[in-house]
Amino acid sequence: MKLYICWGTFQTPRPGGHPCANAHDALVEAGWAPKVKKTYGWGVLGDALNPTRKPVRELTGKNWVPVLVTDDGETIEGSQKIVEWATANPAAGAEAATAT
Ligand SMILES: N[C@@H](CCC(=O)N[C@@H](CS)C(=O)NCC(=O)O)C(=O)O
Repeated sequence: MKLYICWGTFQTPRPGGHPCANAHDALVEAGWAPKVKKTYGWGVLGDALNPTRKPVRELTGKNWVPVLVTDDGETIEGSQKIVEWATANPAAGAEAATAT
């Protein structure tokens, strides 16, 4: 799976936490090891000045991260939805399901 984030998965003092860190932490806690794609940038600068967010725009039409692409090719936008997905889809459960 791939997780597109901004500059890193560090926490910040932002209320509710840093969305990219929250998404990454939830996936790791669920047993996943996502390939982290740093897209840097700052959406308010516009598309031309955010070339590294191009894959994100192609997936969602927006400059916002985090965005998760699961191993099934599903695109999930936003930290809250990624956290919900991680909770509902623990990696150990997925492995157990395919092993039987
Ligand atoms: N509600 C969103 C907020 C995500 C958010 O604030 N993302 C930041 C990066 S941490 C972002 O993409 N900002 C737009 C920008 O960088 O221009 C979520 O929780 O996923």
